[in-house]
Amino acid sequence: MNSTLQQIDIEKFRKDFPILQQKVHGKPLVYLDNAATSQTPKIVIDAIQEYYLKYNSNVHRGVHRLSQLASEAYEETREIVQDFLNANSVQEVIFTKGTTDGINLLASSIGRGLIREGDEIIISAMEHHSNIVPWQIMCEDRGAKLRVIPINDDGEIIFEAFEGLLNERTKLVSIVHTSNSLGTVNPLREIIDLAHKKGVPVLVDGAQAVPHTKIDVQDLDCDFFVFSGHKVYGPTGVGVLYGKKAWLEKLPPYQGGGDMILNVTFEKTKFNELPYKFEAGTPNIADVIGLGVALNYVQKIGYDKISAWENELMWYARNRLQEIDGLRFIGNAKHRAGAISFVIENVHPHDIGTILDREGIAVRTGHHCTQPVMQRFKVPATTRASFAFYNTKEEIDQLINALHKVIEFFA
Ligand code: 7TS
Repeated sequence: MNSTLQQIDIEKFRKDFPILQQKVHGKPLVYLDNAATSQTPKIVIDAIQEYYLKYNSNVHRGVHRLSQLASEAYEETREIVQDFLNANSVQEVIFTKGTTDGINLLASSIGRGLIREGDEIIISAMEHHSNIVPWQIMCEDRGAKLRVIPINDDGEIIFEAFEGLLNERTKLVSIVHTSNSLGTVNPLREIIDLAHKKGVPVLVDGAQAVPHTKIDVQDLDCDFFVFSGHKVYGPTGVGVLYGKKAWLEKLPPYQGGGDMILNVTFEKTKFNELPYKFEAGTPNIADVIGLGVALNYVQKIGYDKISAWENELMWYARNRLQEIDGLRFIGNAKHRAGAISFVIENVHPHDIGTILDREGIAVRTGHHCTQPVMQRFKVPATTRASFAFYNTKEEIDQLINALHKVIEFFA
């Protein structure tokens, strides 16, 4: 068996994604904006449609047939996620709207449950805004302090600085697994080990990790892990918060409402058991079901093959991009995945993005919701190409050809 994907596999898999077959501005679509949102295979779309066509109804409530079918399918995804992350129990799997929602849930709950004036939260300088702003809001609320691990010129965290920041006031470390703007993969094992030695729990932002690499939360030993469905071939508006049961039991609920209670009187409410304690209101049932199908889809292809192929693509792209006059990479971490960010001398990323679009090539340009990263590297924005297993070397060649056109245009 081959350890990576072959051309023939990729041609086959691309047929699973109807959206990839189209032309944009008369050119075949080259989709290299997977870090923003990956594309969705037809089986996921079909599963969502089937729910609305055949058994649309609310979960955990009705004794009627449709509600039972909906509840079963919804809870089946929880089992799929448990297996996908290797969580210890389905009680550790909470459905959210996505990564941002998961982090806000925790920031609010940890804030109310654990944080006192003078406490500290540690994040890194490469975080997405959704792993910065919720902590800022919570810290301001509780009189706590946000501490930031600096990064070096290659876009890697400075580990010694992290060691220096950890102290008896530290209540949580919240750190990204794989950076969306630099492509850096963080040394999580070391970070988590060190934090645990000081008794500090760790939240991992896995938004850019789950599309590319196998995650085992027990092996990582992280205390919390969040990701979004739409970056791993699933639907938008759905995601997962994993938490160790002992932590989730200790924390107060986030939102109040239906499904998260056992008993309500005007005097006192008794909250539901895990995971329902954190799932107030009617959830995004159709998309949770779609997420389960998406996770099964990637697992069937296999992370060993996906990671190997994407790694090959990424280094192929890095090598070829060096041909472009005046191109400079932002982020040179040795251990990397997913995304490549670059700037080209005297050409604004927005202009690059616009010209690439005319060639049918979708990349993202801007600050990628990591403005502190842009400040660190003293650039207003970058152009970012990000890869999925369905991308090909021919598509990277098309990107390079189009970038040559950009250079000619601005010469
Ligand atoms: N964390 C990381 C590392 C991300 O890359 C993103 C989204 C988020 C959190 C937020 O995820 P959401 O699903 O809740 O929005 N990143 C990007 C991106 O790079 N381009 O568009 C969205």
